[in-house]
Amino acid sequence: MREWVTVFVGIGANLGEPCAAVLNAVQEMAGLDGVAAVRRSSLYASTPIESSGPDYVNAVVELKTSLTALELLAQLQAIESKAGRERPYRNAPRTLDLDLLLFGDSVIQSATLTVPHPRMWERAFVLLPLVEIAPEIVGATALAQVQGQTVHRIVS
Ligand code: A4P
Ligand code: MG
Repeated sequence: MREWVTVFVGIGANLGEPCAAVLNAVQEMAGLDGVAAVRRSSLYASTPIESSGPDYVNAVVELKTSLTALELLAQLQAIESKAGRERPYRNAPRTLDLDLLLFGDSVIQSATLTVPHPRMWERAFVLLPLVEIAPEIVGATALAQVQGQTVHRIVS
């Protein structure tokens, strides 16, 4: 039997109905075979960083999975597609973005997947929801580094 791994997924949306898209994505993840114990952070509004369009809604979920990292990534991309995700160019505004932030202790560097997510430690829209549900992972120094970025909690 495969072991269950603790995973953190970053959620972002800034087109359509972003709050609904984020909450729906959490339900979709919870419904996947091989995924259990899904816990989400509050929802946060954030100014686009290296992106454009309306403010983003961001959140982070913790889940347990028996899937491999690549299997989970494929499932996350299927959920993005169902939410109408289009990719006209990199960092384009989007109806739903699901990023694999951490997959247990795994360090993965392949053509399709880099874990830990290479930009997570630079981003308050990742670290503030993450520290809320996993304070042991995000230290004070990491939070201090993203202090100037505009992020505020909108939905508990
Ligand atoms: N990929 C590699 N590693 C990963 C990973 N750890 N998780 C590959 C998910 N995907 C990963 O992703 C492009 C390819 O990255 C995928 O096919 C996958 O094989 P994408 O979602 O199609 O493209 P993207 O979202 O434009 O790129 P990426 O890398 O997700 O962008 P970022 O760096 O995550 O930035 N500002 C605010 N305020 N809030 C946001 O949520 N998000 C971004 C996206 C920029 N600015 C933002 C926000
Ligand atoms: Mg993405």
